[in-house]
Amino acid sequence: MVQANKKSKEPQQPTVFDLQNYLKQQKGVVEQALDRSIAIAKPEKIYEAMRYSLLAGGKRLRPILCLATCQLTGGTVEMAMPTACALEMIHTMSLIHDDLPAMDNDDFRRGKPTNHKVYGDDIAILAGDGLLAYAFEYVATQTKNVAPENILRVVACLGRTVGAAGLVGGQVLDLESEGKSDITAETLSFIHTHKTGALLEASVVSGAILANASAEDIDKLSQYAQNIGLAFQIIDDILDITATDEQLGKTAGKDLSAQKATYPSLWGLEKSRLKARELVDNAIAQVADYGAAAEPLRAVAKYIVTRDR
Ligand code: GRG
Repeated sequence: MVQANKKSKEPQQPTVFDLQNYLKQQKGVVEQALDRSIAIAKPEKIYEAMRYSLLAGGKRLRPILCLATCQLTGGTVEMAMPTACALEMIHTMSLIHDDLPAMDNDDFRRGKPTNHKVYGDDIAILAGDGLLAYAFEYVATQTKNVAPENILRVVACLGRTVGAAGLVGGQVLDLESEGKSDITAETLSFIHTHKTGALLEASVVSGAILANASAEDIDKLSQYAQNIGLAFQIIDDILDITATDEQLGKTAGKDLSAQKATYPSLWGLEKSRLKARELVDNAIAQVADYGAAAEPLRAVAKYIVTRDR
């Protein structure tokens, strides 16, 4: 009788997805690509200001999501990297403008003085504009091995996401709502689906478009993204109350001092946490059909509600 291999009799342990390691590794890959994406040219000051904020750290969640959905739907990291960098350029420019005295007036971001504190308001506005324009140029000129019509779809998706139908619209309503005590759940949801959710959704969807994913896949991934987008903002509101300046890399407690309506102000901390967990469960349910291949997306969704920064 053949002696059975002792090893094969051992029960198979399900592989546990190592989220911390995955995030660290993907962040490293993205940061190398970002560093290569913008070289210093003349006039040096504007390139330095753009690089200052772009390379200041951050979680790099938007590029990580874009790379993950591109791979999930059959594409490669190389196909998605220019768009992943563009998403981070757009996100960074929105932070630079959001921090300006005319908007949220913040002195710290990502643990460093804000762009306008270092370079002045004028250069900070232009650094944001420079990053925004370059994001589109970068997708258009650097995307390789993707059908031109899919590159065009990504450019259109990004344009809609940053404009009045997305970030800009959300920011306007946010500014108009400051100091008002009668903000409804509908208004709050409008602000956040536009200001925060739209770019997270574009990150998830653009990765799938680049991989030429089916309409059905794109629809499921959009649903996933909408759920994590809202959960992300709820946790952001909670952290503004519960976390320290050091944890956040910016001034905590700003929502209260600026009299902003937030989910905790509307529902309280406990209900807000519960709602964020429900949204993450919904997001995870949307990617159930992909099996183990969607483990990065499931893990990122869980991270969104457990993060402390
Ligand atoms: C887009 C043309 C254009 C203008 C900008 C200022 C503005 C209009 C919109 C504000 C957008 C904004 C700042 C939304 C907040 C999103 C948010 C929750 C940011 C924090 O994201 P994290 O936690 O940050 O991912 P890190 O630093 O980790 O990247």
